[in-house]
Amino acid sequence: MARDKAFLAGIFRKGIERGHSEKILEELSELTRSAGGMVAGTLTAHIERPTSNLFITRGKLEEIRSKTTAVKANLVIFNVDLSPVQARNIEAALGVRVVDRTGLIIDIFARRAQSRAGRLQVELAQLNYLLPRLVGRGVIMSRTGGGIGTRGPGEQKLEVDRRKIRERIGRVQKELVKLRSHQRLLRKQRKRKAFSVAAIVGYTNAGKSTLVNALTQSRIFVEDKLFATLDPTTRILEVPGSHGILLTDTVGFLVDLPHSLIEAFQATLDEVIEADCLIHVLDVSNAAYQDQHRAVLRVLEELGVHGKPSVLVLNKVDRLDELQMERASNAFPEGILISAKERLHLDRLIQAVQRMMTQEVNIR
Ligand SMILES: Nc1nc2c(ncn2[C@@H]2O[C@H](COP(=O)(O)OP(=O)(O)OP(=O)(O)O)[C@@H](O)[C@H]2O)c(=O)[nH]1
Ligand SMILES: [Mg+2]
Repeated sequence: MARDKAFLAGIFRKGIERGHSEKILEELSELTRSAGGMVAGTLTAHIERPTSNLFITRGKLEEIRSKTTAVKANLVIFNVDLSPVQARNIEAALGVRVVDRTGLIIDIFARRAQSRAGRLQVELAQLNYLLPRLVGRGVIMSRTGGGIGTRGPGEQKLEVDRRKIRERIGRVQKELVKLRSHQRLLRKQRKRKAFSVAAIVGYTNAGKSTLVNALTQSRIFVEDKLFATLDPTTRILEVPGSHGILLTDTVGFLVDLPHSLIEAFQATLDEVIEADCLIHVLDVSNAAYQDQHRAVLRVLEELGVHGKPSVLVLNKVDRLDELQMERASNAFPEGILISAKERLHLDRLIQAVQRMMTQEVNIR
């Protein structure tokens, strides 16, 4: 199948800072590439408030249509979430597939899911997303036959019959309940063996998997794309004088992570919720690292785990000069500067994790 050629429509409220909208559009490009698409063109528009039937004005829509045609894009990706009605109307006006932000993220997840739990969770998110959007969408979806926004978990074809979708949602939910209780059992067994568990959390692409690999001599898949990791993986970090600490690498977070996705991914997020403590990895070489730090704290809060003991890791310092390094450590004095890739200062991090664990055990 040919690679999707996407036109990106960045729609922002009037008055938003230019630097901010640029960062959001840059991240949308990253997401598009992570979904296997290429960016053929972009447009930025500012609106007072979205309209219920089109989100944007007819004039803007016409501008998107002519630019999309000019660059021969076969789909348009919006940085916002569209209601089913808006998406349908926009698609009819543009004549090409339309994907919104949540649809794009679900699509990346669908490409990444490998474990049984991962696939079921993606399927649940997809079915819930699809159900209200089916009316009138069949034509464009079947005509394109694949590509961003049409992929099922593991490249299965997406079901288009509403009754069957509802039945399937019920079955998937039941299976997930079973899987979660099985996983809970496994975690209890680990606890009985007196292992402490640290969940590695952080923004997507921060270097979480690279860090787990560096600390435990493992080979978890690492890639310079968003959401390289979807399924949780646990490895043992050997530390002198203890049974070792279990490190759980898991899915990364994103700014404005859609709530529906957080809901569908409960089985995965249980790993974070039930960990003894957190290792928060922040990519301080990314221009948006302060925003990313905030976004992660927000998700942790939503999960109800912001009070857990945690260590903040300022990663990718090999990319920084002296001044930038000083800035990062001034911004986060409690943070530990490391490079997971170059294995720089990992000993300091291990000491900090050990300290946190000892305190944690004393509290327990
Ligand atoms: N320069 C530099 N690059 C790094 C460092 N740590 C990770 N990277 C790179 O950053 C990219 C993302 O790394 P991953 O380990 O996959 O990041 P992640 O946080 O697991 O990402 P997701 O699973 O996608 O959420 C890869 O290209 C890594 O090689 C580092 O310390 N320095
Ligand atoms: Mg990863």
